[in-house]
Amino acid sequence: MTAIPDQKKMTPTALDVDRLRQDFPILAQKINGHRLAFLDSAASSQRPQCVIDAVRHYYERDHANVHRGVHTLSHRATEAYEGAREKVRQFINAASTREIVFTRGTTDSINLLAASFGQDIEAGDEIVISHLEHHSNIVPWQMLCERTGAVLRVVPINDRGEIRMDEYLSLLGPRTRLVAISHVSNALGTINPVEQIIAAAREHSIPVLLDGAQAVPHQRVDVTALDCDFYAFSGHKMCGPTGIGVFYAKEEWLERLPPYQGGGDMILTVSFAGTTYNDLPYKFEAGTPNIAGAIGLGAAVDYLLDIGMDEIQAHESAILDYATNAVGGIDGIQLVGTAEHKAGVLSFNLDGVHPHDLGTILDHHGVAIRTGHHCAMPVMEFFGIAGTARASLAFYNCREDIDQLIEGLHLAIRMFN
Ligand code: C6P
Repeated sequence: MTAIPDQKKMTPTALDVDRLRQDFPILAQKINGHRLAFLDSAASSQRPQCVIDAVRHYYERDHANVHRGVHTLSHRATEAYEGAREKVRQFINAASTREIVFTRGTTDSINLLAASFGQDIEAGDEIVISHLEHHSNIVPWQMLCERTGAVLRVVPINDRGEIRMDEYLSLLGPRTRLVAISHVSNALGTINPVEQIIAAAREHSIPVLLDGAQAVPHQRVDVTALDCDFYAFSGHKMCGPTGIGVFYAKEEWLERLPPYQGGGDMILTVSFAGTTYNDLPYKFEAGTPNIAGAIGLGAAVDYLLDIGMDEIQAHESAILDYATNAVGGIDGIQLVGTAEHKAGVLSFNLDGVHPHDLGTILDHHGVAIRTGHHCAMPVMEFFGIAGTARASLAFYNCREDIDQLIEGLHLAIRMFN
């Protein structure tokens, strides 16, 4: 076995990771005979037992449809579902639960806005995004532009993978109708200067959507302090279930925007002469919602708050530092995305080895990473590469996970030499 270069010791953190890891049954297993080093949480995080139990408890004891029945189970289900909405509200510090719309995830949230907001857009209007975006924050806006004749303006990035703020400022103008930017890049880990982005947009009275899929699980997010108009994120990246997410919007926007889908629960009255819509946030939640998903997300919020978002951020930052030094110090590795402010994502390539081959070799060594374009093809195009290998962190990762990654990389180097 190759000795791990001790280029840098990992800064000790306040988290008792050994104890926290015991909350995640999935992490205890062996993969291909090795301990599992799960380094793919940007794609989807793992779930602690308390989230699994919350969903199970709901199905075993409380399941019924919400907002519809007078019977006990329907009351219980409604209480748990609306309780989860209040937990999410507190978690991101929204002013009211009227501003918390449950969706299927970040993609669904952004599509909701693109469909609903599109009604106010005219030919020649402009939507500003950045070169760093995930496809979910590109394609809905391209579709809107096709529908309306609006124009997509793209803020360029520099070689470190940071948004060029000078270019951003010069793109804001009288035709800009919306700025839609990621809080944290999934492909590179860049933390964007969202406070400055929002402040500049405010000067032109332009609303801002933040794609928070990669921010909410890793740092404290306060939508009131940020003063963003819209914020989107997914439950499954923050220890919650799949198929549940959140669209936050300021109440005045939700009052103004038309509903995205029609159906049950989003109405007050229906007749063949016309329909009146329900109060917020139900106007945007047509049909039976993902009740179990919301309840699981509420349990995930409790769990994360119990650990502490500041502690989570500090721990992930220490692991990222350690990984950046150790992986970046290996001959033949190129790090992709070296922004000054980064969250727990390490994208890289190894000379002469296709990322998919690297991912397969690492999997044989028990290391789970994602390889490819990470649904951010324009970022890959910018760097002139087809894809990267991406190790992404969560608070349950420890130094041992990174050491196992490094052993796997040395194994790959030996195989390809
Ligand atoms: N990124 C990744 O491996 P959904 O699929 O709707 O939960 O999230 C979409 C999405 C939107 N924005 C950002 C910044 C994201 O990172 C993602 C999901 C995963 O990077 C899966 S492609």
